[in-house]
Amino acid sequence: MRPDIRPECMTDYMEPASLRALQLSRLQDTIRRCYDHVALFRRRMDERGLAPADIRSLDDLARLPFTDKNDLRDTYPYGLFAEPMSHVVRIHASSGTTGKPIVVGYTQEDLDVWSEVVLRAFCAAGLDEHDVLQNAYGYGLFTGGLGAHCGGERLGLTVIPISGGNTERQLLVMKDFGVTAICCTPSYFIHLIERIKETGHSFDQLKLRAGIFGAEPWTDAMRAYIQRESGIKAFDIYGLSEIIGPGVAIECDKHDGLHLFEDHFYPEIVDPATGALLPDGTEGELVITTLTKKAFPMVRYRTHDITALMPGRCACGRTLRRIRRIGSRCDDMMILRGVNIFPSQIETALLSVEKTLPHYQIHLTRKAGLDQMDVRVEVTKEMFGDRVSELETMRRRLAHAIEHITGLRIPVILAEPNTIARSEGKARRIIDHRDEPETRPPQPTTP
Ligand code: DLL
Repeated sequence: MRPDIRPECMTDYMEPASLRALQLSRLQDTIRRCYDHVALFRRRMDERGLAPADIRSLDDLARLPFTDKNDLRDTYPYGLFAEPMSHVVRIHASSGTTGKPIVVGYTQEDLDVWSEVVLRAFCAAGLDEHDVLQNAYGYGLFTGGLGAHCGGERLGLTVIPISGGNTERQLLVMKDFGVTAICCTPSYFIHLIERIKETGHSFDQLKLRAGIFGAEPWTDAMRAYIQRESGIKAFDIYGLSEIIGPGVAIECDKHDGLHLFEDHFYPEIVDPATGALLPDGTEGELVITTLTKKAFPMVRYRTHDITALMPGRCACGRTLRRIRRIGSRCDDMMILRGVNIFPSQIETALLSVEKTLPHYQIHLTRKAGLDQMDVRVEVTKEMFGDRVSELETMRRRLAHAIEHITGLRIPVILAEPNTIARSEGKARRIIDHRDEPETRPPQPTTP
């Protein structure tokens, strides 16, 4: 046993064979409980002629039916709970894309597991009891705030439950309370960086050294921007309400993929179109089965998030498998002139050109039955002070960078600083006008 590893984190280093055995027994237990307590699951198993006893190996998981967001909607609000409400001590919900929210529940045991995985995530990011954590994820029905809060307290961090928004107060707290680490969405942190500079402050005056960013996709280019502008180390944390909240996976200090807490969440990668299992290293949709959740177990949940299971072991020594950073969701894919485009490609292209700011939006419209796209991006104040010809050169360089990555010529509109809406939580990158009758979005002021 390594004395430098906290007892809660020992599983991160477990021998793979022992981990697989643990996963199997937990999987069998989960399937049994779902079969006994969740009507929809039992019906689907029966339809396939499957009984819990048929799950004899981890490979047998692939015989089980998937669960997806529609199942959660159809059984709204509590139809997939596997425990009586008297055992459920907390509810969270995520807004979902349409209509009713996705509702998730936790027993006390579930909350303990959640705190444990967040604790392990924060440890992997190098935090310890000497850290002061500004928790700027939203508190409330969103899982970010309370998830990070409870895990942080469990690790012994000094947690400041500031929640999202109120940027001026965030800056005051960051400076006066000796904050060393922050949790928020990467897009909100970029807004904080901007405000710190605008108010004449600098990161040298702060103790901040680490950021745990997630809840939305962000690229390596965005990480490079954050680290360069703020001097802190930026870690990617992943999670989703349906599985537990934040703390499903996190980067360690090698920043080479996210370690997934496999003793609680079993990952598979499938072809998003056919559902067929894909081998390690191949990109596809992440499917997760919870192994220990009591109130709201999920079997083969289709996350819609695109990633790959990374082969090989991480240099940090953890044996937990890693997923590649989530670049996008299947449902974020845009098809333009027959080419698949993801917002992450646009982000990478934009940030590869100097003097752009990481504030951008992708507008989708429809003209004569054909989908059109344009990209708006803010450029620096200095840039707007420059001659029109230089702005035109800049616009061309950006369009060229996008063409280089996507293969498509997409119109780029340069916007002045602070003209694209800032978000306190998840950024809205795609603005879809295609349902509006033959529209062009309003044009921002450009030279
Ligand atoms: O966003 C949980 C969370 C809170 C994760 C705080 C990390 C930090 P939901 O609101 O249910 O839960 O949204 C889940 O957000 O399926 C992904 O599409 C996306 N997402 C979350 N983390 C990342 C990330 C929380 N690190 C959905 N990279 C997921 C890319 C992410 N996408």
